[in-house]
Amino acid sequence: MDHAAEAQRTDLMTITRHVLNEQGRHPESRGDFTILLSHIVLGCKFVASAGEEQKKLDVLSNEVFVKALVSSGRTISSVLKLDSDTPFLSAQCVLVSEENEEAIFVDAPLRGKYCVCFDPLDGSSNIDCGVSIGTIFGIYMIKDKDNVTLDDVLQPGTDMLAAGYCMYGSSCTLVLSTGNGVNGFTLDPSLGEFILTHPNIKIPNRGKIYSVNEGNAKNWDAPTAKFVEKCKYPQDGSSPKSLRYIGSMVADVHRTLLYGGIFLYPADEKSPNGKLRVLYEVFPMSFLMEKAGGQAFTGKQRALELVPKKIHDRSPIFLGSYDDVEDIKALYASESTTA
Ligand code: AFP
Repeated sequence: MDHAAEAQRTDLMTITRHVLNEQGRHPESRGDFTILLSHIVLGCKFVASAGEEQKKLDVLSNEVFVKALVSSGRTISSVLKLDSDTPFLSAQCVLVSEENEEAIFVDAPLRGKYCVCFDPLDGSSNIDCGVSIGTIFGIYMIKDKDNVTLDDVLQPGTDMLAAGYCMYGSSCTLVLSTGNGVNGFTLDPSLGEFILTHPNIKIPNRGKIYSVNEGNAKNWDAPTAKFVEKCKYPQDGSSPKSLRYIGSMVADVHRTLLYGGIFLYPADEKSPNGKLRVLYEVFPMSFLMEKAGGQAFTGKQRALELVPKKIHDRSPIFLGSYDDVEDIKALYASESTTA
């Protein structure tokens, strides 16, 4: 019997144990972050098991995450991607309305010190055909507990403390960074626990895949068009890259993180800010990419240095392997010098 292998197999690193270990690196910590994260994990487990519910899964996910976060007693506000008819209000929340998309301020008795920005079910237009979809989240600390405003969630991505996503697919995988590396956990349905299966994920420096909605190509700017042309017809003797595009950000980013390559949702003439939302798509995924050794760029700057003006702001994004993102940066830089 291989005792070392057996010992490893039975030494289960659950996500809670992992976060508690991380907490040990911050002696001042009182465990609030661990409690908050355990509520996010609970929301993910619920969504993962909710396939046969009566309600639309995206509506249900909104409700689950809002209630899980409010009841954690560790949040002050949450920003969600909402459909106009999403009935998510719970008794403990105040709704701050900006048209139909709002931030929720948690009532004082349940208030904590964290802001959570999340998309409870990203890629939901893919639900009915069984494509992998996911929850994306980013966590910040509030600035001033006695004076909480929307500015607490309008912070640059560099202020983010932690980010992650949970992908609901052939298996349920939660990828998390609390600032120190990136780790992937797979839900073991028999245990009901996320177990560390992908420790210390590092994205390859260069990849063989590009991922983009090419249906928008006629409206792209010159650097994006040139970049994709080079992926298909490289002039340096390298092989052409493969195109893979699912249209569900969590699935496309997960593949990019594990296999390398680049995911892009660029600006185009019709959508000068691209499509993806800064607070709960661009920032969390950029944070994970950087922590895994990759890069994230908007076409103008490092993505995490953006400062959103509104909670549902959008931004173009190019993220993935370090060297692939360097290539697109060089194309934008040479355009600005020739312009
Ligand atoms: P849905 O949540 O409406 O399915 O949108 C998914 C998404 O926000 C993101 O997950 C995808 O990367 C992106 O949109 C796909 O957009 P296109 O359909 O325009 O390619």
